Amino acid sequence: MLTIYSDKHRLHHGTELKDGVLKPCVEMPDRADTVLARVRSAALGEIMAPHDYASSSYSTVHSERYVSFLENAWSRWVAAGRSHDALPLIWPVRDLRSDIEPDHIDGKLGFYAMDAGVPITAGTWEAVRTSANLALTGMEAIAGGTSSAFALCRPPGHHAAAEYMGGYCYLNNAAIAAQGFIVKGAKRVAVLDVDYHHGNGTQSIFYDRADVLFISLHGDPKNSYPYFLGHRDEQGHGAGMGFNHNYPLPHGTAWDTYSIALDDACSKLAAYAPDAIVISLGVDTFKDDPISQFKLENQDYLRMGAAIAGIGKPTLFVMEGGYMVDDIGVNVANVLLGFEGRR
Ligand code: SP5
Ligand code: ZN
Repeated sequence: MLTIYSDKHRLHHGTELKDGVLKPCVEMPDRADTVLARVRSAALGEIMAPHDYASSSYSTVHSERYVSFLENAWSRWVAAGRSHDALPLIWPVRDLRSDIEPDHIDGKLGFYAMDAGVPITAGTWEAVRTSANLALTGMEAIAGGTSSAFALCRPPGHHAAAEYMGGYCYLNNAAIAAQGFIVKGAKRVAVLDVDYHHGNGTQSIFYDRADVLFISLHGDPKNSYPYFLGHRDEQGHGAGMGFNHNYPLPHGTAWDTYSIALDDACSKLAAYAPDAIVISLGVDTFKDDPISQFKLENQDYLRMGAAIAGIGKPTLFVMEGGYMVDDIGVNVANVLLGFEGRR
């Protein structure tokens, strides 16, 4: 399988507010390094650098003002006299106004964020845009006839919506790629999100559309981040009604339960007959993940890949979460090897 990778991800590593303490993000550079090392040692195939794309390539799913905010946030933060990571501290919840964008960077950060897990550092924008470019490059390879590809994205993307960042995500790489397929002429595209956390950003972006099916398997939001989206009754809106499916699963879910939901999701994906599938590939479903509560084992990821291959469509894998650094290389490679029918 073709892998698309850039070491520009190393430009981004910040601080998050976690368990009441400011700490280095568990979403760290070692993650991508571990995955790349395993892609190499498993002889998965060619590794290529991403093409460059203009910022306007991201406003297919994000608003222009949000992309512009991301691009300029660090310089605004520095101009306000700060030198440590930029983090939001106030949010326009419920009856506060979200119809007027603040001018001050402190207001903008809250306006464009869902949590305090999205630090902006000097190198963040360059890493973020490169991550989206990896997904776009993989999409173009598949649109050009390659049957599958793996975009080794970092930072991840599935929590980012049209106008907000959150959960280590800034640009929604998977959504940008899915929309890229549509722009290239695909009639139907499906996104399957297997990250432990609900892909709230991707769901939100495509919620009222029938041409992009979104399916997510994740920790039940009653007990898992992002808490405020990902319930079973969210099935789409307007023309998109029936084209959104959530499988919230309880803490402790292991392969026996997980695979039932995955098989059901794969049946829905096959019935939709998409021109291409984008997999939001998080491996934070692993039993030893430090922030998640599922119990998948190393070998289960081979089965996950085989199940996805069974749908039989051109498939773009886009890296999302997974924080047990020692094992994410093995688990990601296992999905890709399982997809290819290798062991
Ligand atoms: C892309 C991705 O996987 N983002 C995940 C963001 C999760 N951020 C907050 C997680 C809080 C989990 N706290 C659980 C503590 C368990 N000891
Ligand atoms: Zn996750």
